[in-house]
Amino acid sequence: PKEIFLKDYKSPDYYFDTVDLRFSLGEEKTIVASKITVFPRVEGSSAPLVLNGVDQKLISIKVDGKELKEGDYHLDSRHLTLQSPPQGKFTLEIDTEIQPQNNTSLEGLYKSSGNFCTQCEAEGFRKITFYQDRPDIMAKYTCRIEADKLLYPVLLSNGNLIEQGTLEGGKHYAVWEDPFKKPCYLFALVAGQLESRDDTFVTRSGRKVALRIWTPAEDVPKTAHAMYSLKAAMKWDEDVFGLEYDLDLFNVVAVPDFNMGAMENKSLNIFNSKLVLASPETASDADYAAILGVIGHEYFHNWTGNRVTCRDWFQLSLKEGLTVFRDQEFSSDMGSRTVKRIADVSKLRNYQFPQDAGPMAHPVRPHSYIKMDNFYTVTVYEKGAEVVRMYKTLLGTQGFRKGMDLYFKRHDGQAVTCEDFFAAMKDANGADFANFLQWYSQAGTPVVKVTSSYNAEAHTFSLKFSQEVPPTPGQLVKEPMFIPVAVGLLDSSGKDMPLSSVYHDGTLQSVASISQPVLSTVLRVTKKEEEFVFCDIFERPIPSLLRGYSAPVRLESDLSDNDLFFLLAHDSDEFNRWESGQVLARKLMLSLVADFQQSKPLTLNPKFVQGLKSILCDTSLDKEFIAKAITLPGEGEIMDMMEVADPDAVHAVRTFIRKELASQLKSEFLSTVENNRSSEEYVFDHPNMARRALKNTALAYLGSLEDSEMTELALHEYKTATNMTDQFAALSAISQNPGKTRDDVLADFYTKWQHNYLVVNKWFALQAMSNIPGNVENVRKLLNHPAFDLRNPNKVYSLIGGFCGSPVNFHAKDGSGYKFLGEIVLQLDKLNPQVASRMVSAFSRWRRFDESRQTLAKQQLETIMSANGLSENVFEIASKSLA
Ligand code: HT7
Ligand code: ZN
Repeated sequence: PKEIFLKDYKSPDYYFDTVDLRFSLGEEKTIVASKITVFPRVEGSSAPLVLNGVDQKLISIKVDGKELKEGDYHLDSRHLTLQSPPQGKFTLEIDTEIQPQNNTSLEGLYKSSGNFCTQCEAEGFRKITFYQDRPDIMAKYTCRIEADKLLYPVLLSNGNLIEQGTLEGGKHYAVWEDPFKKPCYLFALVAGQLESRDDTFVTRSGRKVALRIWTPAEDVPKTAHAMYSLKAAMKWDEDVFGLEYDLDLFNVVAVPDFNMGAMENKSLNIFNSKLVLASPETASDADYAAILGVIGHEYFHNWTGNRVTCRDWFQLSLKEGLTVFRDQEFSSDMGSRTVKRIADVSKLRNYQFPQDAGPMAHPVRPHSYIKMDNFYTVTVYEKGAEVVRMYKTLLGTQGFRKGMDLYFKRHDGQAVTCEDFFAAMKDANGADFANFLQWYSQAGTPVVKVTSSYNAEAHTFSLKFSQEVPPTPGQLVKEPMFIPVAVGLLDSSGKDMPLSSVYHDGTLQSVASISQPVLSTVLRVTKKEEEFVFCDIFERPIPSLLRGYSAPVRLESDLSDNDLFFLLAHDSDEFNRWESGQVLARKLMLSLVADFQQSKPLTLNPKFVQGLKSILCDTSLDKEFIAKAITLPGEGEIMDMMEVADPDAVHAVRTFIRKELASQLKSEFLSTVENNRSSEEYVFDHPNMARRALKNTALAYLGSLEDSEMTELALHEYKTATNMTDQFAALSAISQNPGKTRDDVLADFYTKWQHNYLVVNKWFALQAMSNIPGNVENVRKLLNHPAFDLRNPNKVYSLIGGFCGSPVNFHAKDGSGYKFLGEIVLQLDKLNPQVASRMVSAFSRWRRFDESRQTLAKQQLETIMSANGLSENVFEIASKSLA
């Protein structure tokens, strides 16, 4: 396989002006006719025109109306090349045949539950027709769709519907025209039996936009929350960024077979139905929140991604990091900012940090790829969003908005780079961003060490920083990064001290403001080592560092446990209150892991129990914040901090602490459950979600006690639940412990929900993730369950992905978990390489484990590598994992 490098980027020799597509959709074959107007980048150029194309049968090619003969072009399995196209502008017409009904890769044109749909990002358009499949080719499209009227009554594509009618032979057609130039990855087509929920949104300049969410008829009632989310997102983008929708129609289609979450095709977003369909009985609070975020995300792409797109795929974070940042802010404004920040940082730590420390580590803007699909990663998305957040931290809300405005003013209708975004932020504010661009090119999570000292005579408080970016594949030596560190100083009563000035780099900088006391400031840490000295500090403070998690780094400070308990109790920065509890929990877990490994008895520090108890009982706190603050760091996070990851020890320790907390705080947990029930109708709002989150976290703790009284309680919660959040939480609490009750309740749940595939996926995932020893056998059995289907990505993510998330069973000492995954990857690769490569990624950190596990995992990777016909997707992940 060929590796593609950012440094080799070249502008295309030809651009496309207009693209007319005609689809004749059929059961046996689909005919695609394209007519493209082509013009050279440089007048008079005689460069060959190279088009991408795979899995298509070429029927004919015409240039300026004249059919080409075989020698006039060159065709191989990936390209169609016109060696000497005409000079100047010309038309190119190509007819091809494709077979969407056999396309299990779910990219290009394919069928999902009998309906036709498309997925073109990143490089799926080349499975539809021959084209320069790269995002810097932006053209205006029309699309005519012809199909059987009974089988496919609804025909959709991008833009406006300009014509429709009936044809002979029971067929009909529709013609769509998109007035905006777009790259081909934003092309979409849907044809099928669908019905819509319709609504309207009037933009602030008075445009009346028709909103339609399409699903099979029986699911339309479950689209109310998606419609609410869409309207909220449209309003939010106007209020916060001044960005309006630009067409009269916005369609969303939900399909059950989809490789990722959703796709922002211009005016025709296609969604995984998991992220559209919700009712209180069938979807949990987490599902509702995910729908809000992803509907927002795809809508926000209309400006950040569609109107201004990426020059090449290396720039993916330009649209994805920025749009994730925008959806995070949207969700924060719709709910609790602190809780959302905690959730986002936890995701970063649990998924992105391990990636940044493993063989697939890559910068936010990767330098190379074999298969672009493999780079839709937590690094590009979540770390990319942190990079955008840092601009805002440095510039403030208004400065950031100025930068965004300039970005759109300069680049509307263009395909641009991360430097263009950087330049807009910098120029709009006349800002000094020092070495900030390193965030795009250096992989690895910076480790920032901080030591503090107080000088009582000089009334100064010093913070000394040092930073190190660990080596990553292909990048052994790193430069220092520009790290914005938000800091506040707490006095002995727990209040923020007013800050006056900071001495740094030989100059005294005032941080005070005339209008109000400054209680937090952002330090610009840019060197390998440097010191900041706060002046006019009249008592020894306790520093609250990296407030709001102002940079994606691992922070190591010299704060004592007492300092951390103090911050947990008092910090005005709620994020850092949570963080202090997490730092304490991580330290505690790591020291108990060491005890466990040395067969020492495990005991729980009473101060830790007391700290969590006071949070749990503090009625002034947000309930969801409490739920997060009493939740221990995940097992992956702890394994990530160990020299040699020991899944059994980490699991044993986490289980021990949970049980111990449950038994010592049993009465508090019981009253938490009692006091947070509600008989009222399900409402998706922050207070109600927070209440449910706290109740269910308490219930999960109680469930870990394995006593019959608590099992009865959970059973009661299960039976009386009026919504999926509570019902599934009770089911999860019960299924922590093996036995008849567990088996009975799992069976009952399936019987109840067998007709709802999205709920059945939850049922698969819960069993797959179980830490019950030897669970691999149960998961193997579930592969043959009638509701399971290896061709459906959601089912694979639930069952196989869920299983790989169980440290105990996936990393079983006998290698049974690794063997299971190895076999599945090879089967999946034949059907859907994108999904297979996501699954094979679970092996990528095999070197983190002991020798025996290393040998077993490596064997599986080697077996995969030696398979015939391996996809490039799986090859890239498996080979880089072994390198
Ligand atoms: N921009 C979308 C990316 C996407 C995708 C990428 C590769 C393979 C399948 C895919 N489906 C959607 C999703 C988003 O970030 O908005
Ligand atoms: Zn996106």
